[in-house]
Amino acid sequence: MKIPSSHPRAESLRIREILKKGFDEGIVIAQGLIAQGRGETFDYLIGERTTPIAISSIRAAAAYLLIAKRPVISVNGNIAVLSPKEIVELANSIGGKIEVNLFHRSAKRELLIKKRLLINGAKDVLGVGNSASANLSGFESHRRKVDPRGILVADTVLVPLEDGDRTLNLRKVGKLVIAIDLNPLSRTAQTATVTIVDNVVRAMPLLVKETNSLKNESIDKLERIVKEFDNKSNLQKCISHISKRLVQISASNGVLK
Ligand code: PTJ
Repeated sequence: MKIPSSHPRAESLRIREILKKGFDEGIVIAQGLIAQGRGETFDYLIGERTTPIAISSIRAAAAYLLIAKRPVISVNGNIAVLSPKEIVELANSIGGKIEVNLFHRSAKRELLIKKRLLINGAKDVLGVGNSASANLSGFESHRRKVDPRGILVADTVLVPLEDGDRTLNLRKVGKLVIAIDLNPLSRTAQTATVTIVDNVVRAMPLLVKETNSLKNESIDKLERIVKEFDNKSNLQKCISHISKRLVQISASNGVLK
């Protein structure tokens, strides 16, 4: 469907159309559309723009990914259709690997996602078919199936837009986790090492930009950025940002500005 650019919710509708197309193509599952709706609610409350709070977590995430020896970007159905180009650009920028890791796993979806990433310039895509031959402890879902060259041996994993138990389990097996999640209250947000509370469609290009701008910096400088970042306090600021907005809206007789 063509979205008129004058529509007040044009950007949000454009993202929905991308996901709907991904669903028709078999990349996104029905639950992925529900996940997007959940995210949209929080995006609405945040103000549908990247906050300075998110910018500081993007900077810390970029530093963590550049310090990492074996960073991996984990890809599910939603992110594969929303940010395929940025996944590849980020992997190139940080010298990281790309791995498909699905909650609702099927051989067909894995291959479709791999194809989407290859079309967007990926050189290699891990975790597809028999190459996901290792099992990560702690997982009951299909997410336990990982690639021995990727998530199994990763020190840092980027999980854009994920279900709740995953980040906690990755943390339990000793991985640093960078999450992108619009809901600052989700288990993912609360358990990640760095949580970027922003829409993936805005955060991913900014993360690529930040890794490119920091990648020639010294390890000392990157470590300083990481040391100065406090995820708990960053999340608290996100929640406070949402509550302040609600107070302001209520003070203006419920009118959203
Ligand atoms: O492709 P699969 O099989 O691996 O399945 C993926 C889904 C997304 C279905 C699965 O991971 C899932 O069920 O996720 P949840 O539990 O619905 O959680 C999704 C989280 O992502 C929620 O906390 C949403 O707020 C958040 N979210 C949704 N859309 C976006 C988002 N965060 C950032 N940007 C978005 N566009």
